[in-house]
Amino acid sequence: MRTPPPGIRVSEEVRDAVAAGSAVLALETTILTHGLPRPRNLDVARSSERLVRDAGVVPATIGVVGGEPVVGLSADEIERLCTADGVVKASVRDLPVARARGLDAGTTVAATAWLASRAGIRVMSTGGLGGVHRGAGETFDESADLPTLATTPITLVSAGVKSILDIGATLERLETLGVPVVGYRTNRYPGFYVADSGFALDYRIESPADAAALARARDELGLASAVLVANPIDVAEQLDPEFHERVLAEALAAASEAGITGHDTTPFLLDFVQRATGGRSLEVNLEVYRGNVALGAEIARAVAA
Ligand code: PSU
Ligand code: MN
Repeated sequence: MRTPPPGIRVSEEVRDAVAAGSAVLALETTILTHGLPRPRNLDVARSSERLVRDAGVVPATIGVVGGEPVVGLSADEIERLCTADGVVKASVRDLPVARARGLDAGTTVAATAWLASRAGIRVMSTGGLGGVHRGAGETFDESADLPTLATTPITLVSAGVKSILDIGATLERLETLGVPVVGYRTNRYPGFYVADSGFALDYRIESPADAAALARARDELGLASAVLVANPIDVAEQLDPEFHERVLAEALAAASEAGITGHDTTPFLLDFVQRATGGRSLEVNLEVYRGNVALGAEIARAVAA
């Protein structure tokens, strides 16, 4: 294991588990600080860690406390990020600013994956990945998740990207960046709230062992990219696709009317969809996340074996 930079704190439990080659699963915190409403966010943070532990895997929830990036937040630190005022959203470019100013922050997929990888963690779960925003041809608004995953060798379980983004463009960018995307028991790229985004995938895997074999092959080739495992929600649990289309159109119109741009876009759209669906999207969101955490834990065990 490489030694993490001095500005990153790795909890003793996570450090020991990584050193012993035990299974560890990294979890992000922007989903808690900016993606889910309070107080559900704290329930989700706690139940996710419990799910991971029950699977025999060490959870490493990652975030920034008082400017310090922490890999393996304590229960008190998780509660602080879920409840305090003034918690910001930190992608990679925000980490030095948060540190210099002593801020609390939820870390995005990009920042979380980068920190996890520095601490020697090889598997991570999230809900939805950031991607290319609609209209990015004009605005250049593409999540730092994409370029960061191109240079961060972690296996990341997600349910795809939300349809608030330009899904086709996101998949094209991942191809350009050399990031493999594999469907978990599906040939279709999932659309987060729905099992099928309408886009096909070139590759599928059938098991956690398949995911581990893919990560090993990547390592043996000396490649540094992430491996993305796209895990769809069960069709029986998904948001009704037509309803989903309608709410999405309203959300995009509202964002444009309100002049929302940049890193506020994702939280705004997610909040709009949550309110417009009367909380149904929230239940789907939680189900999606639970599924990704459970699969991530299985993959973490397969990678460690
Ligand atoms: N997509 C979701 N929920 C989220 C996010 C994305 O469905 O909470 C968060 C993730 O942390 C992701 C980040 O890494 O938003 C991407 O934000 P941006 O586009 O500003 O990079
Ligand atoms: Mn952006």
